[in-house]
Amino acid sequence: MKREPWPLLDLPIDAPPDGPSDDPPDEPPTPPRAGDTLRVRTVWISDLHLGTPGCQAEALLDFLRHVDCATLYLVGDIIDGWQLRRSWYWPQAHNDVVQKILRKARKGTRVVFVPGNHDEFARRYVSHNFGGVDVVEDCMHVTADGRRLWVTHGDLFDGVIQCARWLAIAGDVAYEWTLKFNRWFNRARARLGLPYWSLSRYLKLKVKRAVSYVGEFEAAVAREARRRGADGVVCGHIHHAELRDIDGMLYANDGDWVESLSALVEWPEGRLEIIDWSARLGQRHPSSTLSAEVAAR
Ligand SMILES: [Mn+2]
Repeated sequence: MKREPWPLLDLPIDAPPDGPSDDPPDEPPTPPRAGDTLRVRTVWISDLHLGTPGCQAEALLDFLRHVDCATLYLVGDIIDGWQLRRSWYWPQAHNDVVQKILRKARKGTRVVFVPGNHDEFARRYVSHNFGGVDVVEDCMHVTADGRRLWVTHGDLFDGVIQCARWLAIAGDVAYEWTLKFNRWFNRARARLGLPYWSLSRYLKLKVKRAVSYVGEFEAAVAREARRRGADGVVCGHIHHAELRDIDGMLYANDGDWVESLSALVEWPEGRLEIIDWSARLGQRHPSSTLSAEVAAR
């Protein structure tokens, strides 16, 4: 199998070698626009889609500058390898995001990268550490108040959604088989030069049925989290931030940085909250990004 380069390592690293006094000033010269620093225990962000015009890198940089956390989870679709393979798009702001994350890792933040479908190339580096970033397939996070949260990107469940109707009839064996089949299916599509079958894109195209598909996705993720003995799940993938209870399981989706500009945080005492950074920036919530977003996938 052809090995692809690890984009993070191929990027020009402008920062000087590690050392507390060597780092250039971190904060912009202008005063913060979005208030004081958020001091939280944990931050989850996903679906940045760095390498596509849809990524709102400036807003993300602003968020990263104003948040301080012990652990930062990158919950997949961080760098859009699918899109970069087609055409190279890498403006300075996207580089700045990567540098900012690597800097946090150097300064003591534990950074955990859970690859998604758009950065699936990183899944072959699972259980490695790059520049202070741990790459894992998925993981279990324990909150300050002792809840176990399964952290996964969520693309594993695309196949379940595609086949939801007959899976409901066929039962558990077919369900587990579909979970396994999904990744193989999309790898095969990639070899044939076909684009990734994206649930979130599919949702946009089937707007009338989107609500039920979102519900099926959420139920499927929560069900798997329960099977794994967790108290809840944190995922991304469908670009739909959410924090709610599903049959006694906590379902948390950290949203995205293409449309909603949202993150999930855990406060020091263990409480979870979705941060809507578009509101903090005083921006109107982008409502008609459909065409740009579809083009970005
Ligand atoms: Mn995804």
